[in-house]
Amino acid sequence: MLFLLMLTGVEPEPWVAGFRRALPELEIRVWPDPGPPEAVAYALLWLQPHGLLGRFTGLKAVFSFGAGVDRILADPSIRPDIPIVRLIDPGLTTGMVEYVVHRVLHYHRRIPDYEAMQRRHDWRELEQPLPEDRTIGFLGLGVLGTACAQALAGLGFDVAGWSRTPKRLPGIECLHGETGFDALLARSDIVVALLPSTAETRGILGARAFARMKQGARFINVGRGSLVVDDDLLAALDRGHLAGATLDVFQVEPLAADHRFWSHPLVSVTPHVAAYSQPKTVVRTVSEQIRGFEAGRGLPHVVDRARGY
Ligand code: NDP
Ligand code: OXD
Repeated sequence: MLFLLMLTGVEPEPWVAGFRRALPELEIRVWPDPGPPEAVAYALLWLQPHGLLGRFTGLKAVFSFGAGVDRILADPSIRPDIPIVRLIDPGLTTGMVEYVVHRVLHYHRRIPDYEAMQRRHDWRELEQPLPEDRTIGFLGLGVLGTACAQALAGLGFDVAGWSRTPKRLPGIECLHGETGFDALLARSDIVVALLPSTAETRGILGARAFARMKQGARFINVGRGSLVVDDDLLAALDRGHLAGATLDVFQVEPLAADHRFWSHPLVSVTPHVAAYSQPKTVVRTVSEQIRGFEAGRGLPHVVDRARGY
C-alpha cells in the first residue's frame, strides 16, 4: 500500500523521513514517482497538478496539506466518493494566532504612525486607546478564526465574528447572515478575513464591503486572495477610507512582480506564510488519521464538497 506525497513548492525530505518513521507499514512515494498507480491508497496534496488523481484507482482518501481545500476541490480528477480530509493541526493554529495577534497589535499600538514619525525624527507620544476600546471583527469563526478571536479577547480587545451558521462563543459577539456581515464591518476597527474560498465567499470583499467599514479601519486578509476585489481594496486605500491592509494571500500566487500591492505605502505583503504546515505536528496528525481509518474508525474533518469547505 502506497502513500503518495504531491507537494508543490515544499521540500519533500523531512516529510518523507517523518512519514517513514510514523507509518512504516506504508510505502512513502513522492510525486512524480508514484510507483504502480493502483497501489496508491492515500495522498497528501498541496497545489497538486490537476487532472492526475483519476489514475489512482485504489485511492481510499486524500489529505490536505493546508487548512484550505479550494485548490483540491477545483481538481476534477478526484472521484466524488473519495473523502477529502482537511488539515486541523495545532502547529497551523499556533502560526495563525501568532500572525494575526502580531498584526493586530502592530495597528493597535500605532506602530505605523511611530515608524512615520521616526522618518521625521519626531519624538512625541500619541494617544493610545485601551484594547477594550478597539473592535476586532473576524469574517470566519472556524477553527482558525475562533482561535485568533479567543486570543485577542484574552488580551482585552472587543471581539466580534461572523460565520455562515449561528454560533455562541464566550466573550465574542457572534453574528451571521447578511445583516450580521454589514454590522460586523460597520463596527470593527480592524477586520480580519479568515474565510475559505467558496462560491459564496469569492469577491465578498469588494467596493460595497469596504464602503461599510469604518473610516480609518484596517484590513487583514489571511483567508484567501479570491475573497477580495483587488482594485476595490486599492481604491478604498487610495481615497483614505481604509488606513492600512495586511495581505498574506492573493488572487494569483506568487503575487505578480508588478502588482500595486507590493509598493502601496499602506499595504504589508507576506508570501502566504501566516500559518505553516510543520512536519513535527502534521506528520503525527495525518498518520493518526490514516491508522484510525485502517482500524475502521472513520475519518475526521471530511470536507463537505457541496458547501466547499
Ligand atoms: P473552517 O472551515 O474551520 O472555518 C471556516 C469559517 O468560515 C467558518 O466559521 C464558516 O462558517 C465560515 N464561512 C464559510 N462560508 C461562509 C459564508 N458563506 N458566510 C459566512 N461564513 C462562512 O476553516 P479554518 O478556520 O480552518 O480556515 C479558514 C481559511 O483560512 C482556510 O479555508 C484557508 O483559506 C485559510 N488559511 C490560510 C492560511 C494562511 O497561511 N494564510 C493558513 C490556513 C488557512 P460556519 O462556522 O458557520 O461553518
Ligand atoms: C492554507 C494553509 O490553507 O497554508 O492556506 O494551510
